[in-house]
Amino acid sequence: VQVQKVGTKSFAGQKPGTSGLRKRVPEFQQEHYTENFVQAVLDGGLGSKKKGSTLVVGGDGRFLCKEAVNAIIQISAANGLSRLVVGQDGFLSTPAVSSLIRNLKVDGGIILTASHNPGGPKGDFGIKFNCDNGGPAPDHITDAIYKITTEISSYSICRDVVVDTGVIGHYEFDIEGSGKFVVDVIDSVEDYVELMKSIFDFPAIREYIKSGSGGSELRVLIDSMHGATGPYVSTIFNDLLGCNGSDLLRTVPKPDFGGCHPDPNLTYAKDLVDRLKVGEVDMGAAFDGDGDRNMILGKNAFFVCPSDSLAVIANHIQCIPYFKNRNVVGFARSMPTAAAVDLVAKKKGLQAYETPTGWKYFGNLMDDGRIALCGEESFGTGSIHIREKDGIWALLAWLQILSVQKKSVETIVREHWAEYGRNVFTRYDYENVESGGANLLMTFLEASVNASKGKELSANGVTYKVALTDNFEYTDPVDGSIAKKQGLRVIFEDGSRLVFRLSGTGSAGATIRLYVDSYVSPDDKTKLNASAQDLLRPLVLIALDLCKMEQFTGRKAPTVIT
Ligand code: VG1
Ligand code: CO
Repeated sequence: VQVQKVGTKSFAGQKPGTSGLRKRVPEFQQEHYTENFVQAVLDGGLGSKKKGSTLVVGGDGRFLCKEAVNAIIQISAANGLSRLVVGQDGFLSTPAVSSLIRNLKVDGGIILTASHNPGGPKGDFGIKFNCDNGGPAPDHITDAIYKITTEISSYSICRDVVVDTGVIGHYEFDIEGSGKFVVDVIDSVEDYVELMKSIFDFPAIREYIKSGSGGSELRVLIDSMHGATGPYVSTIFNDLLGCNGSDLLRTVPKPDFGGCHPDPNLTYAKDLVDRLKVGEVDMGAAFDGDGDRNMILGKNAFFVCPSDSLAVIANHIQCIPYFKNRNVVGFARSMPTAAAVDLVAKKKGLQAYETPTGWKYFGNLMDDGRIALCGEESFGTGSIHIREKDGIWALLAWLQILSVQKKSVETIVREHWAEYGRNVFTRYDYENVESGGANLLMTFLEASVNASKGKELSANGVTYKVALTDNFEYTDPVDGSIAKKQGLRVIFEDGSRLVFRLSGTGSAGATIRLYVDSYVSPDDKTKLNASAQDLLRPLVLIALDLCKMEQFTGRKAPTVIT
């Protein structure tokens, strides 16, 4: 097959964000746009190992996935890669890609997703490179990829390498100048399901689902939001664990997620929340577009704050067979995540790490054997079984804990608070704010945050004294790399915090995130069980006043509260 070299010019803005390059679909559809970025990913991501290397390729099934997979196949062939392992129909969840990279011991992977962002012809698309550890590329690699996109003048492609990714099989081509090129189209679900079976005690979970709710069936309502988890959920929860098929919602992946916003939170997974409120089912869970996020709900829609979820799993880690014969030495959370897991680490004499937002910062800690679990407040929970957060894993972890503890979700969380105290948390998102206003807000805010040091700030008759302010900076303890400007922080004398940052996963405009948390001691029984929104109201008002949210953005209220 002939290799064609195509002249191109660079596109502005092909800079990977928190989790890969994410843009509106029409932007990717411009002539050469996707090809340029794929060429840059191969050169910047694989470097001198490019020729002869192997990658896993797949995406969450959103609009443009198949076209992008074909472009990746043809450009990889022309660049001398030796093999691609592609999920059937180009479909793989993000955790499944991470697992395959590790199990097949290949050089990395390319994931086609914009995660929790809406899909369809007018929605979002994204391309992300993962390294040979199975995790998202660290900053120095995404920086290299970005640099190439700014200088690119041509890409190489084999337009005659045509693979029907709908059919599982082995495809071979003889490429001009580099020789054999292989595409293996594989079952999208098998490897991941085997991994889950090796981590958890499936028979025990199955038995618990059969009779765990006072002798009768434990009903778990699962919402895949038409995203990538659907086929994995059907196999694991219906075929293997015996859940009712009718309790598994929206399991058919759709290119536009059925017009919905596939983000598992109280706003976008409201239907699930409403169904749980009726009180007929024992537990609920939802996952995002690419399957790495999870929301866990108890009976009557009892909401498990993701920061708590991580801490609860950490506290009960020995319930999970995978960890029984592993040496657990530490846990990590991203900086905006409430510090509940730190308290568990402290009590158990383990290390706790605080990293910038984004799973890529956990990679070194995991590879270096420093942590067993990690998580983020943004509904991300995971462990060293792969190098991505993992929605289905998180639900299985909860079910395994329930099967051992034989208690409800709510009881487990309330007992956790009674033991450790409660790290009350909320996040306000102001989505799709005009970029100019958002940038001005952050510039103004940095100055007012600095000026607030030592001052007393009050709202609703409650006063907090500012102890410390900064723009979060992280030095990776493994390779010494430094990540700067990861979020403005105001830390009060009682340990309560405000964090402000701009999202790095949006495709257009800006999203401002405000994170608020405060600690309630186990002795304060009334506060321990009060609503997070009520408890945090004064701090939220202080934050909104400090950043002059309404003046800069015109927004009176956030688009999402979690
Ligand atoms: C958001 C979350 C972050 C998460 C990232 C990717 O990033 O805040 O915690 O790691 O999304 O998640 P940002 O920069 O928009 O705040 V996913 O499910 O999109 O891979
Ligand atoms: Co995601």
